[in-house]
Amino acid sequence: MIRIDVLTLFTEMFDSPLAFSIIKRAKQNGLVEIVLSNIRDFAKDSYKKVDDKSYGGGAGMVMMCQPVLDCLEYVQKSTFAKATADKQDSRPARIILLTPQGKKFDQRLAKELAAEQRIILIAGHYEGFDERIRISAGAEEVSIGDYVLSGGELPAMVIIDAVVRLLPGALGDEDSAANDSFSDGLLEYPQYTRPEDFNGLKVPDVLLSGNHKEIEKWRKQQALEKTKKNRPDLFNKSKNSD
Ligand code: 58G
Repeated sequence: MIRIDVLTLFTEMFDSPLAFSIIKRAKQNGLVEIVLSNIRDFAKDSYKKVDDKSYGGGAGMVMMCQPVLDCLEYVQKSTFAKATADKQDSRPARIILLTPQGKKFDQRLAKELAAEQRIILIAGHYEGFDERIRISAGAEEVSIGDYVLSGGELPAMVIIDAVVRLLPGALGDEDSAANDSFSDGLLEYPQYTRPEDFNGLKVPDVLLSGNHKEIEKWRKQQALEKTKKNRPDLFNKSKNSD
């Protein structure tokens, strides 16, 4: 069972997104264990201070080393969350800082993380992390896209969702994940369900033909067209562009 730790100032933000659908079922079925820890619990002073001014000046506050790194040390030394005779969980973890400066998260990284035993996600607020957090933790920086958010919690949830649905047994239908967009470097083909005619918009004849070869050909063609139109970057990288 993979264990995902999240270090955050707002543990309650995770309650609802992790309580539904695939993630809920994956937790119930023992595919994943998600452990939330509050960085503020590790603050030393009576104000529970976790941020401070940036050396060199400039607007905004920076997450301090001590509370984050003490919290990290605590979860790394912790026992198995689902009491396995109080044994220490010493499995090596991938440690990930969610920042706009990170390498871009994609389906390939999701698959890589789904093969790990332990992942530790660190979600910050304010204007960033003291750089020594990354260095001391041996953390990698990951970004879910080129935009700035008020906190790393939503990116952490995005990563959890993308990873958990890839765990064997999470989707029920075993080849659902193999058919995902990006698994062949292209976007998915358009899909249709009942009725055959919706306000005069008909389901393409080929999909009703029962001719599996023709259906496959049509879908591939549609996938190529959509990728070329919406994602020229992916199209040019795919082996179909030549
Ligand atoms: C600059 C600004 C550095 C991840 C904010 C660090 C986190 C976007 C992403 C921060 C994030 C993303 C403070 C708030 C990280 C911190 C956090 N925004 N694109 N914001 O994955």
